[in-house]
Amino acid sequence: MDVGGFLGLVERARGGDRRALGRILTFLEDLSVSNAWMVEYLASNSSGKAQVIGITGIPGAGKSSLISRLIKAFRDKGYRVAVIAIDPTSPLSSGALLGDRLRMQDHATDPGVFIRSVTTAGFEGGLSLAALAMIEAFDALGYDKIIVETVGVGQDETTVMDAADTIIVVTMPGAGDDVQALKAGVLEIGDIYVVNKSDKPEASKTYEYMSFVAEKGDIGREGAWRPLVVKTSAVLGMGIRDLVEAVDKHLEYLVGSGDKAARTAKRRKLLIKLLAKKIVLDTLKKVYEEHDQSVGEVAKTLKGFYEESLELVRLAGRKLIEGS
Ligand SMILES: Nc1nc2c(ncn2[C@@H]2O[C@H](COP(=O)(O)OP(=O)(O)O)[C@@H](O)[C@H]2O)c(=O)[nH]1
Ligand SMILES: [Mg+2]
Repeated sequence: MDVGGFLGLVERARGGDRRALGRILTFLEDLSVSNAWMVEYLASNSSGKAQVIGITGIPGAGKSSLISRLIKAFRDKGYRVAVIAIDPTSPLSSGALLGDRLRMQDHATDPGVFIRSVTTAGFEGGLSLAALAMIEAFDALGYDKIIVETVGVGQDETTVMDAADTIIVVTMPGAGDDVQALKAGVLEIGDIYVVNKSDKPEASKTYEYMSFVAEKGDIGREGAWRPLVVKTSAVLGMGIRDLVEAVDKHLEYLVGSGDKAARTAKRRKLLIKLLAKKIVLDTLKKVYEEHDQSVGEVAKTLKGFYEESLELVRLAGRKLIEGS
């Protein structure tokens, strides 16, 4: 797609055309040297003001159900909300994906809400790049809250969580052993810990445990933010107000401490790095595939690529870092 066509899509997406936005996101799922400028354009047009909220936790904890509640609460406050649901399952078990869609379908006709599901299958490690690019797109298109759902396993998901402004770790009663089985890294990343399904009797024990985890996460963390623990029931709609309050409080903290700007800049630098890496890998793959080239030809390809990527990184880097 040429620049004019893409700007037309962006214009239509700004005007509320969901299909245009869907097409933009599809381009971002398949970034290469030929369309990297799309990311540059979107990122240099994004305000960096959107709050990127990462929601992680074991499958079944109620992340999707909670997100549905959060969407409603954010919409009531007048925010536009985007959701990137990263589904780790293979295409074989895409039932989970369908489940997410069904739970969130209440919002399907609301123009202030956009939900995108992406599967890890078929991305070959480029999923975090796609997700970070989508974040810039949603920000550029005026979404205030960008929620990313993951189950927190795998390099891609860890990378995306690292890039969030606010990290919510969701657990549920009876998941104690699973919680302990989770990597310590996952346990300590939360800005907010949610004990969902607190309509169940074992919830208070889990709440105690998570309070301990939150304290542990507090140790060695730089800055003054003390992780919060919130009890919710997504099914009954309990504790949602507390959760929204915690999310707001964390944003206030980020803005007040200067952390918000720092995180946005860090996220964009990471995006550039992942994009450059993707282009390097694509090119190497191409060179390997054409292994019957002479050494001289390979060297020429690499030199051309080097100049091209240098120019790209220079341009993108300057715009993004100046703009953030
Ligand atoms: N009892 C109870 N069940 C819940 C609650 N929240 C979600 N569930 C159920 O737990 C299951 C998994 O929920 P889902 O939102 O898909 O979890 P996810 O895998 O973390 O996204 C579904 O059957 C939900 O209806 C809750 O607060 N209480
Ligand atoms: Mg889910």
